[in-house]
Amino acid sequence: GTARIAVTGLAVMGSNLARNLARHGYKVAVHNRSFAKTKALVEQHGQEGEFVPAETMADLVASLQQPRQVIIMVKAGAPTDAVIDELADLMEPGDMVIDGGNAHFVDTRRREAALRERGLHFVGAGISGGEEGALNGPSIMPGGSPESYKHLGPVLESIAANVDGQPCCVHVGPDGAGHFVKMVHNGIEYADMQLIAESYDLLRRAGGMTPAQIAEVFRTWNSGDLESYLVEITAEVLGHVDAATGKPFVDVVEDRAEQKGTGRWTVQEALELGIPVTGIAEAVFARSLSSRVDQRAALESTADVSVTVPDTLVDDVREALYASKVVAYAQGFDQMRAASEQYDWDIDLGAMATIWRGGCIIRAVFLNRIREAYEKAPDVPSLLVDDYFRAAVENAVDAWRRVVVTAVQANVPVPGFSSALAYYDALRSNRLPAALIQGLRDFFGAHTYRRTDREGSFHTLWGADRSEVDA
Ligand code: NBP
Repeated sequence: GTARIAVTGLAVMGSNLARNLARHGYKVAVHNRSFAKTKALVEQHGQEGEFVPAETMADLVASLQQPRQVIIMVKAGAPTDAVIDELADLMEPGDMVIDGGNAHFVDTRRREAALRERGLHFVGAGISGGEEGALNGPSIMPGGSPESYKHLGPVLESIAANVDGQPCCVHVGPDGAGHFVKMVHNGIEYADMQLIAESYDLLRRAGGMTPAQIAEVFRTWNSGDLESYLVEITAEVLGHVDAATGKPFVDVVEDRAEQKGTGRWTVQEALELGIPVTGIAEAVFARSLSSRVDQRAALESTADVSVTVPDTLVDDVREALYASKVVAYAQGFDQMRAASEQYDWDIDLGAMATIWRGGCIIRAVFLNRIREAYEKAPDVPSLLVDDYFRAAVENAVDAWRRVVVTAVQANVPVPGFSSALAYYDALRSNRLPAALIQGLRDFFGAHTYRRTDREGSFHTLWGADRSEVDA
């Protein structure tokens, strides 16, 4: 065969990725379970480059140069397993199977191990940026063997987004590392959106501003250190007026946030790793809460609250948003660091910030700061310890507290802002009440404790004379 690379699964993501490859001069073999999609792609976009339509998987494999590289873009889960099995039977040692879908990294680890046994490379690649990104340059997070990246890297880097001459694609690490990092990216995206939503809610309900006015505020924020795709599109969505009713669009949309599950995965895995990603967890729970229609209807209240809103509210909210965002990212990066140790992935955290600067939903100028922090100190225990972020959060903290106080008094829920502040305050506390918790655990369950002044484990005989014994 003569095709450089193949794509199977030609729904919106797969066909856009194939077009992106063709536009970059790669001869692309294309295949879909039902041939109609393949035909439609070649008919509508055949002039954009060289496509080789294949009716069967066997034709697809036969049309490729060796070592063969096939990107799978089908529905995650069982369909992906079915396609991998079919492909693996047709391939030869050294060939590469790339899953560009939203797979759970545990599945990716299993699939990678199974294909490795057969001499094949399996690359789980996180691809962010939705359909627009797939076509014009996504952020790509490939895992798998370093050897597979030698073949695949140049192709993926050339079709990825590019910021300041650097591609938004890097080899993340072995087996499931790429899909793990993509999962955390999505989790951070949840947190980012929750914080933006809380900012809007506060300005609207406590500040009495209209959606159009708040759109203006976000437009201004998008030129400072908050400059990001999500802040930019927040201004667009808040400024949009519903054509049918003439009302602000945001007032005619049902206030129940849906989710596809990557935020939940991030939190589940964080619980396993023991890493507090409170920003992401609050964001996932806030979406769940918004959908509890029965409970909300039963408790709904129209009680007027009067609260003195500081006249610095807009600036305060900006500071709170920035500081809470720093915390959410610090937590997400902490989770990646922990997973990298747990699974032996050796992830370069600064490189993750680098490849998220373009192509993906959380792209932001701010990521340059994270990259710099890890360049300066790859082992920095938390982004909050980095000089720049430490100063930024310290400068914001008075405004941040005012915002949380105002929100609480005005009955506006701010789980993102307040939990981020609690996380920050906890990390900065000289002593935590965890000491009391240890005491309680020892009291009811003889779970023992350590002392601040001596090595060893101890137990107090609570039910007897309360003397202390070595445990
Ligand atoms: P979908 O997730 O909607 O999947 C549709 C594709 O899967 C079609 O090509 C369909 O073939 C194929 N397929 C199914 Br369904 N079952 C199959 C089976 N048993 N065997 C072979 N093919 C099967 O497509 P998408 O929205 O383009 O997303 C593709 C992947 O990219 C997913 O994993 C998704 O999570 C991920 N992703 C999507 C986005 C996004 O913005 N949409 C962003 C990032 C990642 P058919 O045409 O014959 O039915």
